[in-house]
Amino acid sequence: MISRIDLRGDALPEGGALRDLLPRAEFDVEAALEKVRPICEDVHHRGDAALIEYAEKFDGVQLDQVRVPAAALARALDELDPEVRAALEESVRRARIVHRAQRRSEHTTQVVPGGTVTEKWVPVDRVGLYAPGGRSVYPSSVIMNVVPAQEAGVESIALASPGQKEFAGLPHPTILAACALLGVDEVYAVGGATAVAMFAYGTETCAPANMVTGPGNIWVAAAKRYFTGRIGIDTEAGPTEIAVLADDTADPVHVAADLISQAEHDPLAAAVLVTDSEELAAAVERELEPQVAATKHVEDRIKPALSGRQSAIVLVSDIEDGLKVVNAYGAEHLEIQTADAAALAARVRNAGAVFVGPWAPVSLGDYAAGSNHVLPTGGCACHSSGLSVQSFLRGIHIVDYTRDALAEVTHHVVTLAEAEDLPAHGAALKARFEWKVPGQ
Ligand code: HSO
Ligand code: ZN
Repeated sequence: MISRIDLRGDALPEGGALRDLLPRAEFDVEAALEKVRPICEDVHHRGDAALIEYAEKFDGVQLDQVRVPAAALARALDELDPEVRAALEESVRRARIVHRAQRRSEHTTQVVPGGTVTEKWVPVDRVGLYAPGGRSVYPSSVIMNVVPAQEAGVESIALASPGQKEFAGLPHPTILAACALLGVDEVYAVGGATAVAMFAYGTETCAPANMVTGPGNIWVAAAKRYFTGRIGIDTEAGPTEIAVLADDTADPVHVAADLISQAEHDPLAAAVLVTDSEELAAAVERELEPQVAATKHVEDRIKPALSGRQSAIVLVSDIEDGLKVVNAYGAEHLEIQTADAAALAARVRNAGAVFVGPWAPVSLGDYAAGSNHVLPTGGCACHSSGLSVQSFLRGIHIVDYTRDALAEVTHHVVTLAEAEDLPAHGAALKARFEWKVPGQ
């Protein structure tokens, strides 16, 4: 069900060459971009009318208006299963603890007497959050997007999720209930690329947003790429990934269960076990069969995900090599199930989130660890982080110098301006003083 890659024997190659030996899903955002561009431009020019037409074409729903009425949000929360409500509330409570601690305070540095730079953190004014529909109706992702935005102090938060045929064209009721629970009352029954375009350009009903975040399929990723530079985006979320770095102390039952848990998301989801133990590898292989057979979503997602070229058991000579492999891979989620898991976790450089030891499975992080589950995929963990309060903040430098402090540094500024052949830069300082550049 899952292939093997044997990296034992020769010394491991470095960096990119090592990454090329590791499995990864094809996620061709560039190809999707061609199809998404005209749709985004149509939304630009025809606004709500285009959104309503695409909702019918792509989601099979007939809308009179794109905005979800307040009464529908209130009803969804009223009708939410009390146990689901309690679980969502606990998830929100824990996420708030972690994200509140991420808030940043203003900081003033005195560079020289009379010269200060203050760094002030300002939330973006308005964000548009996307929550997928269809196969991935995840109220937990509403929490993971809304909580950091709220804790960052974003004043205007809107959410879009595709309308569903079976719910009279409204987004899925648990998505609506999660919005109501979090106090988000501006919700649109708009899906995929059209939702990103709605937030980027604005329409008659929806004001444009400065930033769009949230997971989505390849069309959402392509639309985000289309608008990069015009609005802020988080990352282009690709299919979910789990990597497990394990030695012979790991329990194969747990390892197999955790690999399956993320394979459950998508036929393109990646499950990668990196181990120096032949016994563990064999035991996990044996364990996968009965566990897969006993769960749901087997044929459409789990089997294709585990047997796809993006998933594998990678055998390494020792755990040090295992660490090199997981650092080269840069998984969205990385579990460390080894004898000294905490010490090894401290040496991980590339991962969206790290889960330490036997009692921190990825599913905990998906729902209720307090950590965020919107994380970089496709190796982007090598340069980007998951969603956090910081994602919604801008740091603004406030430069405040006195006359004396400026005078003191003027000759350096003038020298550098001359060196860059930009004399007017220097003149802007000289104009303030009856001051001569030495030698002039
Ligand atoms: N593992 C997914 C998030 C998720 N899991 C939502 C369950 N619901 C990507 O991090
Ligand atoms: Zn998950």
